Amino acid sequence: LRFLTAGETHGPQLTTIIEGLPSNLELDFEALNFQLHRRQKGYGRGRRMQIEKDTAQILGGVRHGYTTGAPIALVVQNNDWKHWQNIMNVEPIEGNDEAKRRVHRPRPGHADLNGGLKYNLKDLRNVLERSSARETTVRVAVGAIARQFLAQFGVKVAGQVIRIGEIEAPAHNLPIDELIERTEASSVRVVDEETEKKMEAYIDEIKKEGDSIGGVVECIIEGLPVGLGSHVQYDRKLDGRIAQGVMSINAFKGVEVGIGFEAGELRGSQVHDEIMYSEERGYYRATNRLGGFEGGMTNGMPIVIRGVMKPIPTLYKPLQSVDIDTKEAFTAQVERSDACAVPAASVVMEHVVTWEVAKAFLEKFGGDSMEEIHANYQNYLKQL
Ligand code: EPS
Repeated sequence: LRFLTAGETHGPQLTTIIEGLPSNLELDFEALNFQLHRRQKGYGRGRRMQIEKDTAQILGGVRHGYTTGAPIALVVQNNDWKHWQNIMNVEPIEGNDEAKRRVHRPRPGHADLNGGLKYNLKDLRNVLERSSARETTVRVAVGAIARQFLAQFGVKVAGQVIRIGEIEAPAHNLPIDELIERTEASSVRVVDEETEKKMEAYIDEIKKEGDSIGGVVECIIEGLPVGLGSHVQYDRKLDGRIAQGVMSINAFKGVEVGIGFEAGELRGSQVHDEIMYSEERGYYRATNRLGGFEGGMTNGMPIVIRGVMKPIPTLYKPLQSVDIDTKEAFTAQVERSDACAVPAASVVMEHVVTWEVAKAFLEKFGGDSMEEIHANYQNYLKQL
C-alpha cells in the first residue's frame, strides 16, 4: 500500500495516486468529504479556508461505489487558483518579478531558504508552493479511505487537542465514541467547554499581537488486534513508522507513544503495563502507559500517539532574515496565514497515523479483495 502526492498550494489542484488497496471496499464519498471538511475547521484559521471548500474527486480505481483493486486517482481542486492562474502558469509568462510574484526574501522557519539553495531556485515561490501545509488536504483524503477500510474490521479513530500554547486540556477518560462526538462539537477539538473558551481567548490574544501559536495533539485508535508491526526488523516496527509519518506533517517537531517522554522520569514499575487475562477479553494490560505498543507491535490496547506542532512561522510580527538577491538584512513582509492551525493538525495527524496502521494491517492480513482479507483476519482471531 503506497501513495504519492503532487500539486502546489496555489496551483489548480492537489493530486494523489493510491496503490495497493484491495477490491470490493465500499466507499462512502460523503464520509470522505466530511473528513476533508473537518480539516478545514478550527479556531485560529486564516482567510484561505473561507475560499476553499475541499471536495475529493475520484478519477480512477472506483466503480459503482466499490474499489476495483486498481490504483485510485484522487484530486482536490484549489478554488484559490483562479486568483493565481498567471502566477502559477506552467507555460512561460511575460512580466517582471512582481507579475510573477517572485519570492526572494526567505521566511524564517519555512522551507524557503534551504529549498532554494538545494534546488538552485532563484524564485523561492517554487519552494513555498510545495512546502505549504495545503498538501495535508490529500493526505487526509488518503487517510480517510484507510479509515473506511479499517472501520470494516471494527477499528475506531479519534483525535483531540491536548495543548495550545500555555493552555492545557485537563485529562479525562471518556469512551472513544463520546470523545469523537465532543471534540467534533468543539472549535478547538477539546472535550471541555471551559478549556475551549480559554483556548479561543488565548488564540485571539496571540493574533492581536501579530504572533502565532502551536500545540500538542493526540490520536487514539481502538479495536486493533495484537501483532500489527513486528519486532524482527527495524523498519517493520509500527511505532517507528508512525513516528516517521507524524514527523512528516508540516510544522511537527516531536512525537510520543503513550506516556512518551515522561517515561524518562519514572521507574520501571511505574511505566510498564501489567499483563492480565480474562475469559471474555483474553490477554489485556491493566494500564496503557505504553500507548498500545511493545516490541514495535500492537498489543491489543488502544494506540495513543501525541505530536507537537510548532507555531506557524508566517508572522504578522516580522522576524529578521536576509534577501537572497542583495544579502541585505530585512524584516519579513506580512503575509496571509493562520494564527493557529493546531485543531486542523489534529485531524491531519489522525489520518497520517490511520494510514500507517492500515498499511500494517494489510501487510498482516494481505489479500487482493476485502473477502480474502476478512477470511485471513478471522483465521488469525481463531489462532489467537
Ligand atoms: C500555508 C499558508 C496558508 C494556509 C495554508 C498553509 O495558505 P495561503 O498561503 O494560501 O494563505 O491557508 O493552508 C491551507 C491552504 C490548507 O488547506 O490548510 C502554508 O504556508 O503552509
